[in-house]
Amino acid sequence: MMKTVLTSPEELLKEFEEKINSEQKIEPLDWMPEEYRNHLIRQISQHAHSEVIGMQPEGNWITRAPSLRSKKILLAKIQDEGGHGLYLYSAAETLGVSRDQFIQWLHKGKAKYASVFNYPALTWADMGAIGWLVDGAAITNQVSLQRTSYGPYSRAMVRICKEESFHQRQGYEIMWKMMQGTKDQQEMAQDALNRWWWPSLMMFGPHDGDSPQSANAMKWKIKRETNDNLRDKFINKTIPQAELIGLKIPDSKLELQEDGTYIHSDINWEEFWKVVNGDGPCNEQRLEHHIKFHNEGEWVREAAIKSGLK
Ligand code: FAQ
Repeated sequence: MMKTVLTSPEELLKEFEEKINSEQKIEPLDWMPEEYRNHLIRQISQHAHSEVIGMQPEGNWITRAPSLRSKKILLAKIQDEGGHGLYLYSAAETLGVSRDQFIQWLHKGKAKYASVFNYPALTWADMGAIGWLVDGAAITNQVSLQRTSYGPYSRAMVRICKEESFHQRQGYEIMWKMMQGTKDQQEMAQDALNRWWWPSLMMFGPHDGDSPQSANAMKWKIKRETNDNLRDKFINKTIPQAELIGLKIPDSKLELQEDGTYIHSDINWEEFWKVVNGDGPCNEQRLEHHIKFHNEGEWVREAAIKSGLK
């Protein structure tokens, strides 16, 4: 029997929606609505930028790691984050935009990256807090994104999640070790938790009712869980981890309920939007650093192209 060729926009849209509803992946050469394409371009490229800019707070500590073992682990971890950025830029490029364009949008402030990376890493304990909390928050979100409807994004997430769970554990190990150390080390670990707790909760984005991108993201199964659901999942699993090693979550309103979930204070949304809109403690520094090294790396890209590597 001859296969009917779908031509009208209505038929194409119907076929697209049927695929989404039956959990089939949308692939780069499949027809997709422009809004779906643009939504993915925005989210995946911003996700890639977050991975790459996220290397900066930790990169700052490679030369000051307290032992060869911790230096090797930190180096490997940061290198992984760079790799995650590359998988994600490649996934985003399948939607028809070049990597150069993504980088230009980042440098011009048109593209965002996770607000959490605009906070400074002040002590070695921050390497623990970033791995445990920032990677812990990232993985909570990324586990659900493994089921995202766009094939290349979903496959990138599967690999990233495997690496991210190692990152979360290395961070927790640093915190655990410090909590077994001297009083000064314990205070340093608590101070790092105090400073990174709230920025980590902000990673999940605004409350569901204030999240303009969520409706389409959920309809098209780009996001599989809402910002608030994911944030609560992270809070509920992280508090017992803190308690186990003697750390105190910096929230005076925390209250364990019978179902194992917690009542907690709300985020300082004024601070969140300030940092998202470019006015956090390190926004300028992070972008300047990226622009400087991107420009200085021009000769490497040129050499790679000339030698046929790119
Ligand atoms: N920071 O309507 P929604 C990592 C923006 S990777 C900055 O809720 P959506 C690895 C949002 O873009 C971590 N901007 O938006 C690592 C939107 O603005 P736009 C990165 C934020 O997309 C670990 C506006 O606010 N992970 O950590 C933030 O539905 C350690 C309204 O928001 C991902 O990117 C924020 N926190 O939900 C590396 C995951 N929240 O674009 C080194 C993929 C919101 O309209 C060390 N992304 N905004 O101008 C997502 O899941 C989603 O995009 C959300 C935001 C949840 C981030």
